[in-house]
Amino acid sequence: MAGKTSKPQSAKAVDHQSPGHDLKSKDLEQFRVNPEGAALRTNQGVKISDNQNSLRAGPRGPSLLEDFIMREKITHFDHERIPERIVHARGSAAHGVFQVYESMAEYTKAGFLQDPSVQTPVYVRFSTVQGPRGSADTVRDVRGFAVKFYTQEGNYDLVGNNMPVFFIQDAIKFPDFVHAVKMEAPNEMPTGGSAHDTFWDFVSLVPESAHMVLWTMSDRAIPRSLRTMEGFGIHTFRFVNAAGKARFVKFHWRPVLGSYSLLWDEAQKLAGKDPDFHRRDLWESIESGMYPEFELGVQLIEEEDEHAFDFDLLDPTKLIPEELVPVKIIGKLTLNRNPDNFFAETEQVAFHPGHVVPGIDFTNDPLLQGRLFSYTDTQISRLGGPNFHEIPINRPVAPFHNNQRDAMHRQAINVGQASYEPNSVSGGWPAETDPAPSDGGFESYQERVDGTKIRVRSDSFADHFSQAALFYQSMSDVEKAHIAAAYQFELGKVTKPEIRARVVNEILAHFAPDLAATVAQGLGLPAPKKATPPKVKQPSPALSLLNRGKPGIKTKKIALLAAPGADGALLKKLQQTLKAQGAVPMLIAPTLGEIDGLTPDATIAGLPSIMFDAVIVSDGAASAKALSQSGDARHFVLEAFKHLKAIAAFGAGRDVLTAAHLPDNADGVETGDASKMDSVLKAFIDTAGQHRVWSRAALAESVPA
Ligand code: HDE
Repeated sequence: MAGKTSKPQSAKAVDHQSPGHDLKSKDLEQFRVNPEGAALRTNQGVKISDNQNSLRAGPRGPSLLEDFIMREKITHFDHERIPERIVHARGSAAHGVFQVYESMAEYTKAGFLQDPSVQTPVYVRFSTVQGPRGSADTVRDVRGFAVKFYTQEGNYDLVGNNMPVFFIQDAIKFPDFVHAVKMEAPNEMPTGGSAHDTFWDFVSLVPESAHMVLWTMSDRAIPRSLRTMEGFGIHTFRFVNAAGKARFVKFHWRPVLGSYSLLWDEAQKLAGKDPDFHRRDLWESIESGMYPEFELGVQLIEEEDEHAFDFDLLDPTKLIPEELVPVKIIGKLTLNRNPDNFFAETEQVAFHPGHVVPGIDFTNDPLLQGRLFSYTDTQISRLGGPNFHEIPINRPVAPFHNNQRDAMHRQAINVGQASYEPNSVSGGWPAETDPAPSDGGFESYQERVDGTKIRVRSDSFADHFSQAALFYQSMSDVEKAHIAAAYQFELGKVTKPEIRARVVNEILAHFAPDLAATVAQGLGLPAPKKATPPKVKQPSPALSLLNRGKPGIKTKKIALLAAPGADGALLKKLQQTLKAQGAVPMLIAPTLGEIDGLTPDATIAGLPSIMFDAVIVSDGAASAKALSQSGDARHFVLEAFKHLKAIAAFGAGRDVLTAAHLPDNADGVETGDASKMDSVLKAFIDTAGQHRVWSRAALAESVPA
């Protein structure tokens, strides 16, 4: 309280850290030499006259230790890597802005959620969880979705994932979980995958993970792109308004384009053919002005309804079905600038769920509580000390004045005698401010806490299977089939039979007997033990990805498959029509040689069909003949067919489909003469806009690709 009572009378704060302060080191400025163009210099400013040869004793003699130019260069290089994140090591990020649609003053005093005309800058990093930095983007995994809002009241980080629940209920289990899921200790295998013994061993012994593991076996774990996946804050947080009234809140991010996933076969092939598939898509879409957009949604729950659900709001393995509490859409995030430097920004950005602003507060979710400790701690070892907030990407746009001093890599030149509070020698500054909204100070929500010091899990966290059953029963048949195939694939890679059996009998049988039976059968296990799965009162259609798409071909990549002899006029018309509708047509050919005046964008080998959303085969007899004779071209259309993509073929282009032995009259394959371009293209666009031709799924299984 000392600070409060001795608050200085003067309203004039001295800026102890800003570069504008009259620093003595400013005297150096008068001596600064102009950079003189692009002269290569050492870190000490000495111009380098030879950057090709180290200093040695004679042309063939030994190198000399005296060579301060080489020593400085190599020493720096030796230290160019910092430890990668223990989780979420592989990531890609972008700058953008956030704008609220209408004032949220009724619910929260958070400044950046008050005024629809205000744009708040953000930096958003997407990531996979278990793979190392160099692992592939499309592995089966949870995706991180971390947003740093640079608000006028300080940084607010919403550090979420693309699934609304988590594997464990208590932070103390996180190191165990992460050790189990990451590459195995003896051999660092597999890179970026959960299909191995230790992961399944752990989750088979920890039933609280059942719900989240089910999500990771669903198509949510293989998003089509970072632009088309949802995000969730997971934990229940609090909104607090200016009057001090609090409500519980769950955060959601909704891609404006809708949510889509890959097929498992595509995901696996992409991991080899383009390990940067998601990163590239994010980068290219921003470069080309197709800015990824996400809407922010909130589920709001009155404090008095805390116990109105048949699960505990503090349990991070549970979600609130939208059918019970609707998601209110409150604003939009637009990613509109790629970073300038991956290391400086994406690698050094430091998120923290404890970075909150007045109006946003925590709950006692025991997973969240542990996270509040972890993130600062990890940055200290990852970024080399406690001054990581001074790294440009982490600096708040609000000033930071306090009495913290020194430590590794300090950038600020703090002036003045006082680095303590209360003080009289610096007029009492910096000093506390009254709580927001009057003066903007952060005040923790005054929650009454009253309990015995105890290590125990609340009984209200005990039901591990009801929501797994809810999720499973809310899936479409297609999604259920994918889930069963994912369990079979993953458990098929597990070497210890007792682990496989435990997953089936101790986990799956308890919430989805039919899934347990299918998985058991696929693994050659006996029929699962009988269990009594929980009754699902009301499925939640909102959980099915098939209900979360938004028809349309905007930003979809469409391959125009052609070879020399193709009809250039038709190709041009197709390109124009598709572009006009916001799609991204690309001319794909066996070589990069010109085709009727058009230069292909890539070769068939360079951009195989797994990188596209739909395929059109061009007209032209010679083109069709060449493509029909090309194994790669036939494979291209076969794969597109197998992956349930819209296909169109014009004129002679139909021969390529025949040569590939595609079944006749299959759903989602449009053909016709070039003269019928408009009607064929319209049908094709409608189908491509649906993302996949699910009705073709059974037929596609017989196609080898
Ligand atoms: Fe994290 N998590 N986490 N996590 N997490 C990290 O912080 C941790 C959890 C999430 O793009 C680390 O800077 C603990 C849930 C994202 O830079 C580390 C627990 C959710 C990112 C850490 C959790 C997340 C991280 C590693 C259990 C979703 C990447 C490097 C108590 C709501 C942020 C780092 C980025 C990163 C700890 C659980 C999301 C070690 C102890 C639940 C998106 O601090």
